[in-house]
Amino acid sequence: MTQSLAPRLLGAKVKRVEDPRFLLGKARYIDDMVRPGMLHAAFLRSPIPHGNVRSVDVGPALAMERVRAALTGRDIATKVKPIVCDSTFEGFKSSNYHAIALDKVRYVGEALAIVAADTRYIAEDAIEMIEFDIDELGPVASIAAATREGAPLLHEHWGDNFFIEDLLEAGDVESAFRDAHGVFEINVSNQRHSGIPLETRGVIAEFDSDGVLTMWSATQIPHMVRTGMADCLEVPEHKIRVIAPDVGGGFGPKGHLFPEELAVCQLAIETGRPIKWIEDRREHMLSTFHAREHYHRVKVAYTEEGVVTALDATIEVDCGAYSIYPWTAAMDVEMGLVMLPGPYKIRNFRCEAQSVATNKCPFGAYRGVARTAVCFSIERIMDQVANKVGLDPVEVRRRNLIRSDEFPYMSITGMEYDSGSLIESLDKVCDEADYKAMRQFQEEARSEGRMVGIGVSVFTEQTAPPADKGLPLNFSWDAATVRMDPSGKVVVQVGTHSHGQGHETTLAQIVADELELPLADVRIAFGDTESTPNGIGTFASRSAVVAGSASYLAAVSVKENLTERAAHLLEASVEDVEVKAGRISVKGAPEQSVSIAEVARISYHHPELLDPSMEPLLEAVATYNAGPGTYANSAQIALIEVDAETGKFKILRYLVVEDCGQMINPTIVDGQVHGGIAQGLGGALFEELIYDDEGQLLTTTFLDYLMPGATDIPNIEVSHLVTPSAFVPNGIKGMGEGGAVAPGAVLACAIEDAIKPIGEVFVDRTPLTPERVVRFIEAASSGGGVE
Ligand code: MCN
Ligand code: SMO
Repeated sequence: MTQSLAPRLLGAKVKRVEDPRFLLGKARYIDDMVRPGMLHAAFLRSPIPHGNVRSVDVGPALAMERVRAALTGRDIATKVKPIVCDSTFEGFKSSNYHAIALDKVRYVGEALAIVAADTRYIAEDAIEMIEFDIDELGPVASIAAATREGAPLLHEHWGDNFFIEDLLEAGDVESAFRDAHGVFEINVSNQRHSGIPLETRGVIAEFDSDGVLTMWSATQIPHMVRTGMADCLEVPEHKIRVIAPDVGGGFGPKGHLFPEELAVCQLAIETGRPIKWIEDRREHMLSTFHAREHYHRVKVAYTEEGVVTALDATIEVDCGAYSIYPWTAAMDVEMGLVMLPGPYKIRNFRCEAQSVATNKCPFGAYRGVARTAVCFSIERIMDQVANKVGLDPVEVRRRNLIRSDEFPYMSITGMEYDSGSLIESLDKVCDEADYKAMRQFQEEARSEGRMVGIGVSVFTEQTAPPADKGLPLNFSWDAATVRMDPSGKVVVQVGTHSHGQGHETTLAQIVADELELPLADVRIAFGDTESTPNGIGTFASRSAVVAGSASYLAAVSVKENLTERAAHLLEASVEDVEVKAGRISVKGAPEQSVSIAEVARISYHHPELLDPSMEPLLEAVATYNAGPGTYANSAQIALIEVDAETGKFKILRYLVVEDCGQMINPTIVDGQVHGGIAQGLGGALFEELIYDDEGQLLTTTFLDYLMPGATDIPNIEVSHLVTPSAFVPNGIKGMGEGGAVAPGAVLACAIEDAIKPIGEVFVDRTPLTPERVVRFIEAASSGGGVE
């Protein structure tokens, strides 16, 4: 058989086709858009964390010149339903999240009113004129404050401040603890921080004379947002169009329906004018959903050989004031609950989990949802076991990891790991690092009095997950339309949304490959509910799997149609023709051929030349359901040197082995790993949203909230293993969040290791600021134990 001369695009390091637009400053974000007659909105936000709203008077604002409209919670109370997003898990308590606070405010930054004016400046000035009266209630600014006897209640009818309390128990925990060689307990925490995309949120809403509401929004999930809008607004879903244009980073925070979106839409409906709202950075810090704030207590049973036999854990998550759409306030605890054992073969498990309501910004998604926290805990546990039984941390992990021949593996918590290369990736990252030489280097450095440490972590990453996570909607599938035009070129419409990930390149690689077309002949389109098939969106490292597979399946169908038509035109049977490099020819007789472009032209413009059973359209829509999800995995190692005096440390090397099955585009995969690790390092080292005891957010600017800069990110050495997914077409697994999961765990391990010559200390939390590292060093030198 003749081989295609064109190299395969799947797996090729193709340059990103979207980049010229971004690099030349030609991308189109919400704030670049202007609509005729557009007004500009600003929000009045509550300075009080908890209180009953007595009155909000927008009269003085409306009296200002060029102020056109204003709405309060009361104004929209009968028109806009609150966002209600209940988990289907038993015992979950419902919260009403109003687009604009009605009777009560529950966090600093919650909207009290929206004003529209001719310019944003005027709108901001008008906000200052609004008079309001709030009866303050006691602020509940931490889990401790929320769970204290007699604590003020956020949602009075609950009777307490728990969104949900859950318990998962499997295996025989009691016996495992009774028979253990040793038992210990750790208490660890990860601080509140978030994705902080470069572009803040932005919305334009327009309501036309046909009653169609169009909302442009910087969102990762246009279709789900549309459903949420229809649930809350008095506009049916077929009259709502959501457009997500270029989006300047999402990272999870932009994957929600926001109250601001509803308020801006309602203002557009009531004024009949297009309304634009662009969030400023202070608003972003105050009111774009936060993430990560986990507290874990885990009791561990282990054998003399360093094998962990049981965990008995408590997971508490500070979820802020409201349950968020569509993920609910149960997301992090429920994911944490099933993911805590991670890549390790732990067969006895008990975990209590509590999702706590506090007077803080609601808690939502951020790259590596729940996994950063559980990875931190389980990896801290592995390091403790290594210390206790006197084994190298790499060896302890090797003894506990699921072996390749044990896949598919059902975890004790019911996670169905399809395949993986856990031990192999750990071994490979050790090889790449030359682990022995690294330890040698450490010895030598130590003999010179330098503090050098090595940290290691391994994790599984659930990608394209199943929908049985207690959510009110099923998100395990997505859709694509592959539409060939009369010139034989293709537009692919997908339900997912690319906001930095590079889908315009990778999805085109899949479709072009299947249709034997050059990459330039395939264009990927997304982010408009009017033109794309109904879909779900981009989050949970799912697009390569679900949009990639839906696009692939639709392309297979179009190819079949092409082949049938060509066979008819060539007077050959379908089995006797083949598609290669843009042409369809009779096998063994390449001179009898027709180009794809010719078939397409005939299909649309001369369908009479086809068999009457053949439709003119050359397009197909396909859906793909990822079932139980597919698991990528990764191992990471860092070598660091700590300055004992200042507590600052340098990352001398950072190595990653990553396995996401078949890579569509290795350059993009590496870029995702780099970006993920940069974000993971941000969380491990600097980023923290700090509330005081009164519920005031102290970190509302980039002076107070430190982001990593280019000089903080080391050279990241990435290599790969390829364990194809057993069931996803082309063997693809997702990977977009993976990088962000482990840096906290890796660096905690490395710092503890660096401090070891001074003494034992347990690194129990992030961020690992210089100040905190100094305290760890002091604790170690004073014979210290845990900080
Ligand atoms: N890819 C590939 N081969 C694979 C797997 C993935 O070439 N085997 C490519 C994909 O085609 C895609 C990228 O790698 O271009 C990431 O793919 P995937 O793992 O499917 O993740 P998604 O595309 O669904 O993106 C979501 C993921 C999440 S959940 C967060 S959070 C995050 C992340 O992507 N947000 C990001 N990476 C981000 N990167 C940028 N620049 N901006 C964000 O907001
Ligand atoms: S936090 Mo990513 O959008 O799942």
